[in-house]
Amino acid sequence: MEKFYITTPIYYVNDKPHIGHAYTTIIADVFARWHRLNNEKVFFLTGTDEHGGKIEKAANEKNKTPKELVDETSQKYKTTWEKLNISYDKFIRTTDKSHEETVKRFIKKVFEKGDIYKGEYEGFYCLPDERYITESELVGGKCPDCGRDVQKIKEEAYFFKLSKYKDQIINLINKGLILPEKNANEILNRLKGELKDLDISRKSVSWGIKFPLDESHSVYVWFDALLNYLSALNWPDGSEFKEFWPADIHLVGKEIVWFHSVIWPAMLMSADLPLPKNILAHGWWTVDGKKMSKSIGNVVDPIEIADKYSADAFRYFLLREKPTWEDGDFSEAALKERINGELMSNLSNLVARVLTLAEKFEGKIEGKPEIEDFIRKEEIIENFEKKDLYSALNLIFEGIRKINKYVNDKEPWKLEGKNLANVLYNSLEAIRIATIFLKPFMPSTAEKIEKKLGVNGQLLSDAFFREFSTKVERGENLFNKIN
Ligand code: ME8
Repeated sequence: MEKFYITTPIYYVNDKPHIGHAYTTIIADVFARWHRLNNEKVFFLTGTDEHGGKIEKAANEKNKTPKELVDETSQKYKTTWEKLNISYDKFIRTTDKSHEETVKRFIKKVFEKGDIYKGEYEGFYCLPDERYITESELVGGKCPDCGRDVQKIKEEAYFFKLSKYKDQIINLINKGLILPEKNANEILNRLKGELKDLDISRKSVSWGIKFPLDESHSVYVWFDALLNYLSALNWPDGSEFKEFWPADIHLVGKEIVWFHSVIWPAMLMSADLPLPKNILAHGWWTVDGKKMSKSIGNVVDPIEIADKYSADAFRYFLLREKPTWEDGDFSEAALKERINGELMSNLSNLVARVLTLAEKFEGKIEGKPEIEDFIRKEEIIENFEKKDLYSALNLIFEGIRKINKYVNDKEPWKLEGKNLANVLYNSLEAIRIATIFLKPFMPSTAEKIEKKLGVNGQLLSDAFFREFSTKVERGENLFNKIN
């Protein structure tokens, strides 16, 4: 049995999740469900990044202790994922004792390798992004990534010999580590300049894991955070580590590809560990053209949207509205349009019309397969392999539109006997197969359709025309018009 290990970034807990976080987690969920559908052994990891100056500051501003804030906010993430039907296998928190132990153990290992030394850091720091910035990177004195103010810092620190791994990293990226390619080019360009060693300890941050070689320092939050991907598998002795490492996909937003494709592989190389197969980057959701961000304050709450329109409609919209690697603007008006124009008029109406007619049948509905090619199975599978969920979903809906047209053209409500049975047989089988492919994207809608069709727990291996002999039940509409 093949294995599949997918991770999301672990999210900062300075504030509750917004739809950007929901987007990443939903994409990861679609992949996880897809691989389970294909009968693979899946480990889907998500969680929260709970240390560092940014969290400390947010707690102060909210008049809370960091511990109170991280407990409260990580719970909000869990509640949101439950609402959105996220099927993660593990939720990791960087304040978990076992994670902290892993970080210390890893740092000792890298130190023994000769890759950590003590020095002095002088430069700038962007607190919202939790990243070091050199003088030459500053844009008008501000952070080059987010345009916000930076702090000038000069302090004693421990360094990781990142520069030592530069050639190996370039090689790895050239071999296809980063998807899509445009994100790889960006990183390769950046690597044309000098790659400096990385400051991995902070004297001035107290809310963090104590640096194991010198307890007056804490571990730099990114060095701590990246290790979640190993500690979640109970590295080095855990059976999960043996079974699932290396990661098949580290899914990330495009702004943190650098950390995952340069720093993280270098850390793993230093510890002599196998490297992840792919860093998959996606684009951003914007509101009025600006990246949605907790620190900017222009956020949309995923729970509100799911409560108002259903988790599945929201999941569908996020994956269908824009190619995953592009940016796109979020609006409720566009979401409503997709619900009314596609989920209601196409999917829901199709299922309702066909099942209303099929309900009258008891037992087997006989027919000859004639629309097997409507759901282009091989191409959908190929798109999943290329990690192009957007095109996969488009193909599924193209198939659904074709089934609709078939029903319209055949006018089964005017037919009877064998002719009626044949049209129903074809429509039902095509709907059943479309539903299998819909399962990763819209799990509860797919489950409802399966129930109406009298089947359950279908796998990818069931996606072919066969006998139709279950009793169907029209039941309620899957989606209704939204005004
Ligand atoms: O970066 N559109 O955490 P974070 C799409 N803790 N996706 C978005 C988004 C948007 N507008 N805004 C955020 C961190 N995201 C670190 C990660 S991993 C070892 C440590 C998503 O809370 C996207 O996946 O700032 C992005 O990479 C992630 O949330 C950043 O979350």
